Amino acid sequence: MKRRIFLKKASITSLGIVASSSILIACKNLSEEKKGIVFINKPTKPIVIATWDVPNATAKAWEILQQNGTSLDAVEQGCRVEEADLKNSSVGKGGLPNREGVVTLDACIMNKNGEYGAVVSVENITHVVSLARKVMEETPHVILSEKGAENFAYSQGFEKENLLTESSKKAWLTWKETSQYKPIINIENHDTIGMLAIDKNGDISGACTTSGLAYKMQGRVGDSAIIGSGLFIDNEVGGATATGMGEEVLKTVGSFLIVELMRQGKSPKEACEEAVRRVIKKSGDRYKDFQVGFIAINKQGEIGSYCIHEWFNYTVFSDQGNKNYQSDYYNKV
Ligand code: SD4
Repeated sequence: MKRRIFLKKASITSLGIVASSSILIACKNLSEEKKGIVFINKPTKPIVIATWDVPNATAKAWEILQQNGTSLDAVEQGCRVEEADLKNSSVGKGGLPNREGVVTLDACIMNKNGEYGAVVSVENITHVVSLARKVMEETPHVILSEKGAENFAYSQGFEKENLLTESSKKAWLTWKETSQYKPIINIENHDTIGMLAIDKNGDISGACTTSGLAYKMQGRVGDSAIIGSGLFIDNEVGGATATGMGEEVLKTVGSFLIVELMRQGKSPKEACEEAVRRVIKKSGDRYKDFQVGFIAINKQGEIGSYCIHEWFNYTVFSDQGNKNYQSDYYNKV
């Protein structure tokens, strides 16, 4: 089931958990493969993997890898597809705004040398993943924020754009009617794209781009642009990226943890599982109310994923084609 369809049916309120649990019971007799929880054990290169159901983004990245492009170009161009997609309400133009009705974006990128660039809380710029790359390649810094990042974008030739679409504005106005001005922390606000790729030379890069939590407090920064949390790449070992409740990923430095666990010999799937367990352990019972999902890849081209609740999925483009997989998850009944 596509994630956006699911979101119409259930949220991570207690009602939502009941809804997804009953679906899970119905699925119990199916094989792992039928449930879509498929693990690719066969290492394969080149390859691109991204959070959520983003076939157009992975197709763009794959096209670049096929033309002998670098994994860095592949992840940047792949993420740009989602940033430009007005239907994706968690990334780029069309992203849901903060409480004040302002869309602010976070993004980062890492290359095969472990270099990193990021931008946080940026307004009026659609392709923040490319801006993050500019920070990495054209400045002596690694993170630029807010107006500084925006002004740097204009100096690099980026266009000023209105990121708030009519439908996002409408959703925000509806939210305001009942919100009582509380930050929303449910699964419905998550659709961040994190992308990892290995090119024909065997080099790994990654990128992550998001509008963050919908209706967040002004100035709030999540995990997506923060090195080690939303993304980490070590070209000797592999890479990992996160989606979900950024505050929880930040507290466990999840992506760095996964890469370090792979360095110690864990498979990508095992490493993602351990990172999710850390999040859960630290959160007490709160994990029932938020989602965190990770994807990872190792130097050999093996991939893995794990999340807290059902319905996190990811897209892989390899020589097997462009496929979406349901992630394995912790909260089974
Ligand atoms: C954040 N991790 O800002 C992001 C949100 C996200 O899918 O992943 N959305 O906390």
